[in-house]
Amino acid sequence: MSVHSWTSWRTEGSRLKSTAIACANQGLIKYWGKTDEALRVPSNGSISVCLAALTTRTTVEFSEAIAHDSLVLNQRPSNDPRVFKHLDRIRALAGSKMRARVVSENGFPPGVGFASSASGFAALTVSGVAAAGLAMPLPELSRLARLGSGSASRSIPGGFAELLAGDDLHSVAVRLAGPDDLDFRTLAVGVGESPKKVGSSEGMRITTATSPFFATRLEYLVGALDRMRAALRARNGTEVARLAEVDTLNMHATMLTSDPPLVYWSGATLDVIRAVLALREAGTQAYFSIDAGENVFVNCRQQDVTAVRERLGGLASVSSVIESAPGGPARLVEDHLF
Ligand code: 2P0
Repeated sequence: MSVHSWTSWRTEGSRLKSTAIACANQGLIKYWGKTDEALRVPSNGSISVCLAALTTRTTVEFSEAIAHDSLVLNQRPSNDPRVFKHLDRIRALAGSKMRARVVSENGFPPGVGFASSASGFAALTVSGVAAAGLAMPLPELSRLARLGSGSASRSIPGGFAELLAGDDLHSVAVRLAGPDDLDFRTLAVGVGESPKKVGSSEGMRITTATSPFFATRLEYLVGALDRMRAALRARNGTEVARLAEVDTLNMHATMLTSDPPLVYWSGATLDVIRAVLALREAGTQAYFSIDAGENVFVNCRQQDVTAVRERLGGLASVSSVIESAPGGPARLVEDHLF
């Protein structure tokens, strides 16, 4: 699949407009650390699952009539420099100087605490590349998304995907399994909506520079990635969920032992962890997974979703529970033609 085969069209004169939708994703073997910050080259390979229920829809319009780049994010003007820098990358590839209008909407309720740079930069990459009329094979598209935000590269192929470690050119995301290949459901459990105090890029910098456990994590990851790939090949959703929980605690151990410490969990996070452990003691195979924040993903089989949801919904500290199936690749919106 390449953008070449997708629809990109001129509306009038030299104006080009395109819309794309991309899913957020949950790290299963987590990305935390870079070998090259400017190019966002990750220190380790990472594996994720796209979340069909958490999407971003982005429209990019290039026009000679537009004087300045602009961004409207969830109906509010925004000046996020990372977005404008990403437009510069796309313009450089297209040899274009046209400014752009970007409109981006998250397809999930505001304030649930799962706003994601992964879905945002994946949708921006696909819509921007198409609007610029560029032909780009999937690995290049995923590399470009990675330059915007590392985790965004994994939202390009969708399903269960691995962002390979390596140098700039080889660190691209590849699909390991399709969204329907495993019995796997995620409950995105919201416990807070306050923005995290230390963003991922800064947090990674602190951990790689200071945690005595970081080198140990890199050694452990060789086997952890192998085990996760094997579980995906075996289509064993419960083992995938279990391994994601193991990796969650491993990654958070490096965060907690950073200097200054990175404590992303709140008391409510621990409430959810304890509820998941209690579910398991009672025989329900549910596993937690936490990225860089206080909210929690709980992964389980489809047949256990109701029991897990009931248990978590009963916690006073839980403000929202969104159920998600694995999601597909970032895609252009075909009905955008006008
Ligand atoms: C992951 N995270 O694998 C891990 C788990 C956070 C913890 O991918 O600096 O926001 O923009 O490349 O893309 C966070 O990654 O970081 C992330 P940048 P990004 O899902």
